[in-house]
Amino acid sequence: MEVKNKIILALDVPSMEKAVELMDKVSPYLDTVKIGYPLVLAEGLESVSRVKEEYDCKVICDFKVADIPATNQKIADVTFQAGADAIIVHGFVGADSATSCLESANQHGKEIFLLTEMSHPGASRFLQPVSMDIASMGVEMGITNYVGPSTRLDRLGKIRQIIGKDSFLISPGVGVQGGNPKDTLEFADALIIGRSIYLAPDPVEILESIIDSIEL
Ligand code: O7M
Repeated sequence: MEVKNKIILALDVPSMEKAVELMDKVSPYLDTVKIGYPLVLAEGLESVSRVKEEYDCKVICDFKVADIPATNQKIADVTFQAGADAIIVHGFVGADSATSCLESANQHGKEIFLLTEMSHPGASRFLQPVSMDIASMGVEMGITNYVGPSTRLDRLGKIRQIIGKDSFLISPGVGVQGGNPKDTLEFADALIIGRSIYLAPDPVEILESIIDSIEL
């Protein structure tokens, strides 16, 4: 996946009205948006197609899918039918569960991202002990898109080693969670950024400054 300016906007706003207000300002700088539960639970899956149509961008649906294979497949199917270009899937539930999402993606000509380790402090207890194994499982399954944390660059570097240089790795956790954009891009192909942009008094100004900082 190509990502303009290496930034994926996490559109975690509570309404379409807020989404439109923000996208009207920042869309010239972006071509990829991540939409998750905050917007979809508030406004429905149509928010995915509306954002795609109105802003001509790719949408990655962050549903962190983590169920049995049969249910995962239904979730992935309905997400792709709504127009999503990709869906984010948890790895810890196992290869069969992730495979059902991958099969759905292949049928629809879409993509999945496998979530390895998460960026928040609590991930260290349950997810960290298995996250490298999750990345290895993804490689065995032929998955080429991954999510890993910008808040632990040593771990992000290990994930990159496991998935190889040709896999596509996107990384949340810069800004409010403490990660540094430029340092993260030593290992990741693109950053997922939410609050630093949508809570800023001037989202365009902050976006321009992040883009400048990663181009230096
Ligand atoms: O920049 P923020 O911290 O406001 O937002 C980060 C976004 O990335 C937000 O949508 C989180 O739900 C998401 N995210 C993480 O912050 N940490 C993770 O480990 C994983 C994700 C994510 O996108 O998972 C796919």
